[in-house]
Amino acid sequence: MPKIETVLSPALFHLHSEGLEDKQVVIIDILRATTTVVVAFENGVDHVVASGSVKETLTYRDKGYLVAAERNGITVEGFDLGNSPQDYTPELVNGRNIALTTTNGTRALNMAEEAQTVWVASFRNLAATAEALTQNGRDVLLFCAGWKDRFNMEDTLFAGALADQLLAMGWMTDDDATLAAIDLYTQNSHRLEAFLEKASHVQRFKTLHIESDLQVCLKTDSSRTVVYLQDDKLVGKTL
Ligand code: 3SL
Repeated sequence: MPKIETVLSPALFHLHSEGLEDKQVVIIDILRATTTVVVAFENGVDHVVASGSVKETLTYRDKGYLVAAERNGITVEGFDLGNSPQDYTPELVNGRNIALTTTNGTRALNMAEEAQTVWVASFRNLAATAEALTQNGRDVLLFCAGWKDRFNMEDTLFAGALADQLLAMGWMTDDDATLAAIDLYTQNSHRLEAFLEKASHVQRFKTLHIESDLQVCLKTDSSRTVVYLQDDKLVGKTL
């Protein structure tokens, strides 16, 4: 049976890098990068390039891409989009390519690129991602992007939700981080939004007046599309 491990912060990722080429990695940045990418695929984007820097992302405009950049929760000036899933409408993104850079999510993605498969997940494609991981069958690392190398509650909560589904599908874990994430999720699954009220990034949302993104990010199983890295591009596949 394949095994589940959870990386609670990018600062801990190096502890799990051995044998990465034989593992699946799920990138988790619930507020908001991985949710935004999943919404872009729900709304018909062709592919997404996750870029490390603002400067590099901008170069994609000349190649016909929509360019998107967020730093510290704010859209970087001069870009078509920031990181609000609500801005990635079908009218704007259907059939387009997007180059995206964010504070934590795209960084985590680039750190994991050597893995056998890199998936991008959110509550919106939770069940579909669990199925895709099971079809693949290799051990998995649930990689929480956190906030500037710090632990965060929302990514851990989602790691717990995904691990909980995987265990029900016959997966195994003996990893304390995964077991703790599952407990966090199962104790709060009936009140995700209320539980996250005290989370630091939700407080940041309030300061930035972007609270309405929270419900979009906590919507569960609205999408059957799984998102994964193929030749340096994120692509989608509907199960
Ligand atoms: O750090 C990130 O990748 C972002 O998701 C942060 S924010 O939600 O856009 O502020």
